[in-house]
Amino acid sequence: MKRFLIKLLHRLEACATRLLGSSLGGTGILPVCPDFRLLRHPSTRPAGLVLAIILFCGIALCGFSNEADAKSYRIALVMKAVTNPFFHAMEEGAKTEAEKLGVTLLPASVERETDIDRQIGLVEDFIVKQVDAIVIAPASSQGLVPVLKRAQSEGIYVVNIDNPLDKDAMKQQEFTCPFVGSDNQLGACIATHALVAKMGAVGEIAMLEGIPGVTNAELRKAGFLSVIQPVPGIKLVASQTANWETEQAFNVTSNILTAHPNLRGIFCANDNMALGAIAALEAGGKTGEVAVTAYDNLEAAREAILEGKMFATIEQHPERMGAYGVRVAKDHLDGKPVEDYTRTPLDLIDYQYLVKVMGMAGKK
Ligand code: ALL
Repeated sequence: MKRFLIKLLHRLEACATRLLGSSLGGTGILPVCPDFRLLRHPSTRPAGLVLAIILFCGIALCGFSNEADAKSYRIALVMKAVTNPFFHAMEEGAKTEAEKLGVTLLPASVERETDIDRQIGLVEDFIVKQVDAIVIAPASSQGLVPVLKRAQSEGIYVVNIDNPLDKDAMKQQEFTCPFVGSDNQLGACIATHALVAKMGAVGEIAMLEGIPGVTNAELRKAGFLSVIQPVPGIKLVASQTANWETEQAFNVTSNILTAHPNLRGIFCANDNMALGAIAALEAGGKTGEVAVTAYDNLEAAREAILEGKMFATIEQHPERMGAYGVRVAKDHLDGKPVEDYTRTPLDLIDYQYLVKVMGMAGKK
């Protein structure tokens, strides 16, 4: 409809140029700022009629362009594990923004954190559906690049959110796209600083890592190491993956506790793993003896902090990742320039913050 109106408008404009051009003595004055007195002049009556039609079409076009055309954008939101409430927040943010912008959001998730092939399959489905854009939090920083490159070559705009795609894999595929998310290394530094301070800069420490090789998991590990390495009183005794998952974190932490009964601190690369670690501490009768910090600010983590089972977590605003991702896609589709990197903020959430700033009731 919009295309049809644009064409019609152009034809009428050309016609008006001719008519007005002759009636105004060949000046070629266009109705950029139409003088309505012209419409009453007998010699410009045909031009006046054409101008009226142009105005009508212009008004109709404005009405249609924001509504019908924006709605016709279909933007896919491809996330990771549906079991992780982090992605529920991401989807909520994206939905609210999509409604505001008048675009159709198509959200999709996989079952487990390690379902990389399934996530590739989701992107393939959206290529078949010929969506206008794909906003994706990739489960693997390398594994998703080829299929996203394919989507892009088929004219689908890609926005990477949350977990950055691997730079080398992108280079290899000659693929680029904008990124929306937090500074993962900085977030890990903030969480680890808090943890080390809580430990009085003394004692054995461990880390539960995300999926190895995944960019944000690696950046969080680098942030953790950069903070503990210069502290002489802190001894790293274990750094193992639990693949972002609670159950695995329970098992890994139980084993670490058996091997290192003097453990005093654990940094978990996300809250779901922290919940597993806390459960292992409880099972081993060590709640309160080992400080735990993590990443995501899930509701269950806030509960654990208020109960004194966990020390702190990092808020990285997944709702904004979803919202900004949709906005970047819409802006690009509208022909507007977009930033290569849109940063989401980081906040340290601890007991003081929850009780004093958020006004929540402390339980410890
Ligand atoms: C990352 C997020 C989260 C999350 C994890 C699990 O990309 O930033 O911290 O818990 O994915 O998939």
